[in-house]
This record gives sequence, C-alpha cells and structure tokens, in this order.
Amino acid sequence: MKIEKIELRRVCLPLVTPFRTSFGTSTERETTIVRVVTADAEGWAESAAEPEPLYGPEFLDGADLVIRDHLIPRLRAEGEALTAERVGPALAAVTGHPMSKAVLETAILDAQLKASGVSFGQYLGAVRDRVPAGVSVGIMDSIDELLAAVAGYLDEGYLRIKLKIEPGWDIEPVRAVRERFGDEMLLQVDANTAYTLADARHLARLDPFDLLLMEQPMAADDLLGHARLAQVISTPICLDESIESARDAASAIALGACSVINVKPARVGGYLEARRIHDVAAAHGIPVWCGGMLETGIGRAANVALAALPNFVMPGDTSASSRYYEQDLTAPFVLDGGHLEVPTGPGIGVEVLPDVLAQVTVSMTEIAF
Ligand code: NPQ
Ligand code: MG
Repeated sequence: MKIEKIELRRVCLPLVTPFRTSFGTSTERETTIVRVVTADAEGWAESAAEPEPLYGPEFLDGADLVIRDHLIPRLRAEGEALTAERVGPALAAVTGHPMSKAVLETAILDAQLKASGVSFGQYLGAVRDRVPAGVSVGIMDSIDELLAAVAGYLDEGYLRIKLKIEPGWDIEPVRAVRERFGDEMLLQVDANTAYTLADARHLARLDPFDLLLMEQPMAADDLLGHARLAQVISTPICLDESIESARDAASAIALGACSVINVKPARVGGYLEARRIHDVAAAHGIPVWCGGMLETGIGRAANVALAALPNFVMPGDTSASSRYYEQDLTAPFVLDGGHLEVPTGPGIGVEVLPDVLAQVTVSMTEIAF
C-alpha cells in the first residue's frame, strides 16, 4: 500500500447528556480522527483516547505526539510493503499505547478494505447481519433520575441495561431498577475499577439481583484479586480494563479472574488483536461482548462489525448514535427492534459527513508520508 499522507484531526462533540462513571463526568467528547490517504482509497478511524488519562494511561495530546513522532515513522519505514496486517509487527517495538496503535491500524485497514471492496464484517468473519444493542447508563444524582433514564432506554428498545456503579451508588440503584422493571430484563453493572478486595462482602450483596455480570470491579492490574473475588460472589466477573491483549485474556481465564470478557478494539491495539481475544475466549468457552468508548459513527461502524463474530454472544455497548450525539459524524446508527445493522459497504461501510466534521474540528495536523 502506498500511503500519501495521514491527517490527525482533533474534534469535539457535545454529548446529549452528561456521562458520569466512577472516574469522572464527561459533557463532551473530544478525540482524534485519523484519515489515511492512499492512491486507491482513504481510510478513517477514531481514537478512543480522551483529554485526561483516567480510563487508561493514554491521553489525547500524548497520543497525538506518539502517533506523529514514534508510530508513523515506523510505518513509513515499511515502505510500500505496509499492509494493515503489518502494522502491529511494525509498531511492536513501541511499548504500550494500544489506543494510538489501534487508530492507525484501523484507518489503514479501512483504506485497504475499501481498495479491495471488502467490508469489515466480511474481513473479520462476521456471522450476523445485525447485532443486539445494549446501553451504558451513567451514575445519576438520584434514583428517580436513574429510573427515568432506564425507562427511556427500554422504550427505545435497548435489549440490555448496564449501570455504572461506584461505592455509594451500587446496591440501591440495582435494587430500584430490578424492582421497577422486573427480573426478566438483562441487567449488568460496571465499576470501572472503583473497588478493592476489602469490598468483597459488600459486592456479594449484588448476588440476589441476578446480574448478567459485574464488569471490572477492581484495579486493572489486579488479576489475582478478581480471581479471589470470583470465589466470594456468584455474579459472573467480566474484565474490561485488565485485558490489553490475547495473552492477558489467556492469563485471566486460566487464573479464574473472569468468566466473561468485554472486548474493546481500542484498548487492545486494534481489531486484529480484538479478534484474537475473541478466538482465545471461544476456545475456552468464555463469552465476549463488544464494549464502547462513546464512539461516533466512525468507530461505531467497525465495532458493530466486530460484534457480529460468533462468540459475541452477549449484547454490547454498541448503542445507537442518539445515545451520545444529536448529530453524528456519519449517517446515524438507529435501533431497529433493539438491533443495529452491520454495515455491508467496503471498509467500515459508512461515510463521514464532511460538513459536520468541519463544524466539530478544533485543529488539524497533516503528515506527509
Ligand atoms: C466502559 N464505556 O465500558 C466505558 C468507559 C468510558 C460505554 O461504559 C469519554 C470517553 C468518557 C470514553 C467514560 C462505557 C468515557 C469513555 C467511560 C469511556 O468502561
Ligand atoms: Mg467498562
């Protein structure tokens, strides 16, 4: 592949409603969109990095610098032999920075697939043409506010609700949602690392509510703690922040630290490693689901394709565009009977709306290749 240039575009989009998790509140989504221009096609991808290093150690200004000064030069050194499959090996010498590696690999993969007329779904091995949609519900100021938000999402057709929890906002919100909406609804929680093993007895109080899973209760590097917690609580443990590679997935499974995995391509360095995690989990009989990072249509399109692989057997945080944005950067993803359609066009299968992109662009760096 002959790359002509790479654009890094910083964008900032307002969120339809503030999103509060155990690590903070977001009212807007600022991120970097990458455009790779080749002789045959252009590829698009969206970083999952945020302005501050809260979810993980990467943050936008650092990520832009790493992409420009450490990753792109290594891709350039590959010359025309560069393909999406060679991005990972070419960048392997750089430690960490999975989100930055992922956004480059994904944009290059989009260009490559567009040039050959293959969709992300076909390339990755999708076996479904639509995927069930779940929704992630932030921490609220009151139970009434939470119940109103959940009622709204259920009315829209979401098939699974995920409640963000933290110490002080866990048992009561789960109890209130179960009491109001019943035992049939698919319900799970996400702590984003807010607890320690000292909270095991407290977290066991969620057992009676028949949750699908409890996501990342403890620190990302605490695999042993999660294995111990799994001995104390009956709710299945799902790991998110802890899993940065297929090797991490194999270790966590072998240790008994999780019985479900949230796969986020951005967190693991891209769609190729995400698929390897899918495969490792499948080989162990561990179900996976596709997480989300408040993606615009650019990132959402590829996630929906990944979520159509065979072992993605639980609804993901693959929500409609309207969950986060009034105006998306692509034609909006809309719920149809609680499902999102997997795009079938070449590459990510959606087109970026140039006028909208221009409106939300804060700055742009062009890098000749
Ligand atoms: C999770 N996402 O599963 C995350 C984390 C998360 C959909 O719950 C700005 C950008 C704010 C990305 C807050 C969902 C965010 C963010 C939380 C990602 O853990
Ligand atoms: Mg999570």
